[in-house]
Amino acid sequence: MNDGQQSVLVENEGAVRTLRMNRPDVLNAFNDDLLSSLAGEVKAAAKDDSVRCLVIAAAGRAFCAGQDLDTVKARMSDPQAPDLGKHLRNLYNPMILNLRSMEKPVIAAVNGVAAGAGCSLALACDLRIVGTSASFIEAFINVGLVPDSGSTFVLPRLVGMARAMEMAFTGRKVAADEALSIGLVNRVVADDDLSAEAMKLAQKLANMPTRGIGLTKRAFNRAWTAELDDQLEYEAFLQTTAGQTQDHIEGVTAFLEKRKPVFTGR
Ligand code: LHQ
Repeated sequence: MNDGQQSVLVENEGAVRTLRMNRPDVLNAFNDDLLSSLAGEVKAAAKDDSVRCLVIAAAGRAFCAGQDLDTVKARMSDPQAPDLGKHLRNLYNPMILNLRSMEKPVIAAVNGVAAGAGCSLALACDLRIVGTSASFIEAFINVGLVPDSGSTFVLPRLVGMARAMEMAFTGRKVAADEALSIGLVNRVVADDDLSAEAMKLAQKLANMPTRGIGLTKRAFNRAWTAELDDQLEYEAFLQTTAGQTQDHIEGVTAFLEKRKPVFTGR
């Protein structure tokens, strides 16, 4: 448990749901409670049609310091504890897959440090809007581990293999301005403006044709491992679906009637 505090705070504003990690004293390091709560809330948000955009955020001065190393130390002396691979398969991997596969936009609002699996969590989101205090550390190597929770998959696709390897081999801190310049994040804003700017973006997305955004996400996900001819066919397949949505009809009609469209995500 988390000293009686909820480890994840769930906030709803219109069709935007924010999941705020809440173990600020340890920079939101993942113990089992935080991790299983967050994974559960991610799954619930994926299934909930009233949620049209998800924001992952954090309480306190940091985003997330990765796996709680106190619990790792405790596991070392417990022969019954699952090994690290099992721990990943049980809790981290399903959460990462849900973030990547949910057909709605997911924004990471990153303040302060995102380290280890906390960095992977930010990378698994679709967009990253960050405060000037944000930094990213592939900290795994600093404790003799390999990047996990999707970092070896997503990081080189965002920043290129050479930069990804350098970050993973050295475990050095990449600050917000560098993260922006290498394509690791979408936008840097003043720390004080982070919540408001993330919400502004989230509300904008939540009021767009979110079914279309979901299908677009599916297409980009598949493109990471596809051949061009297959991908062209997949785009055609998805376009048939998008072409049958109410939002498609609304978008075309509103354009021709010279008015603002009202999208419903259907
Ligand atoms: C922490 C942590 C932490 C506990 C800060 N745990 N307390 C691994 C294994 C299993 C399966 C799944 O996958 C993984 C993946 C991983 O995530 S491995 C990587 C684990 N994370 C790290 O190695 C990062 C460790 N933390 C740090 O290097 C620093 O704390 C950073 C650079 C994140 C922040 O540095 P500072 O801003 O100087 O803060 P601090 O070090 O003073 O931390 C503040 C407090 O938070 C402190 O507690 P205290 O009681 O002294 O105030 C830290 O002990 C605690 N904390 N990270 N991961």
